[in-house]
Amino acid sequence: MLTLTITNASEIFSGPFNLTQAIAFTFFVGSMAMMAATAFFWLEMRNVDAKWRTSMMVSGLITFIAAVHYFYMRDYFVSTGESPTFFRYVDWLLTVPLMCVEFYLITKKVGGKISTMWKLIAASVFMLVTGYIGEAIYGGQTQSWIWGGISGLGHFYIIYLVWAGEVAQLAKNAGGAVLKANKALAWFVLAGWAIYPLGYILGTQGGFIGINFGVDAGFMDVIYNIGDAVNKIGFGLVIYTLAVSDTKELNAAK
Ligand SMILES: *C/C=C(C)/C=C/C=C(C)/C=C/C1=C(C)CCCC1(C)C
Repeated sequence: MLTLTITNASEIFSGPFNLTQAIAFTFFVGSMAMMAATAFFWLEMRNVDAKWRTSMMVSGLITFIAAVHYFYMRDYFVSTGESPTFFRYVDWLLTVPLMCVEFYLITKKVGGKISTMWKLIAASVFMLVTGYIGEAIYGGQTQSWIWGGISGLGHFYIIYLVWAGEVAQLAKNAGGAVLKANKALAWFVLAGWAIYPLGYILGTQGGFIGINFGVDAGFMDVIYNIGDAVNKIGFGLVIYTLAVSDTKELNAAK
């Protein structure tokens, strides 16, 4: 097992810019950030009202699963110099459906149906499996963009469900903290998740509808790592913030 010492990290800032080291560094920072976020979400569970605890637990589970994968991904990258596509998609295949579960958890008390949750999960699995085929099998060929496009359909369907479909309708009827939480999470799905297709476009041969931007494919991992920090930690922090403010309101009403 190769280890990245802190000297490598400092070289990024002192020596000439080295993309390989920069990528390895974002994997390293990613694992620490995911671990810290996990401790935070789990320890803060007792400071929020009972109805928010499962959501907080799932937020911590998402960052915990990511932390473990980041250790593996960093190691794989440092040892082989290659993008850890397989670990990346295993991580997403576990964490993205859990984010779909979060939507169910916040709408459950106001009539959220388990069938809606399965629609979200099915769409996310479709998005990730087709994305994986595009990246792992066709990543070096022009047709990679077609798989990216097919994967995008799954993403659009999730956007539809949380912005206008069943999930949005429930949240609208419920109002209050549920509406706020759904709005915030829906923004993550629309804007935060859009970071990923950007990484895919830059990192695969087919680029955007066949137009390749000629960027070093290594940037894909940097972009994915930024996306994960925003979406996994940010998503959890939004739930935490809402849980805290809702708990305050509930306590004031007592
Ligand atoms: C924690 C990990 C998350 C939130 C990962 C989300 C991943 C996506 C939204 C990926 C989407 C993709 C497309 C919409 C098209 C190109 C292929 C993907 C898989 C990168």
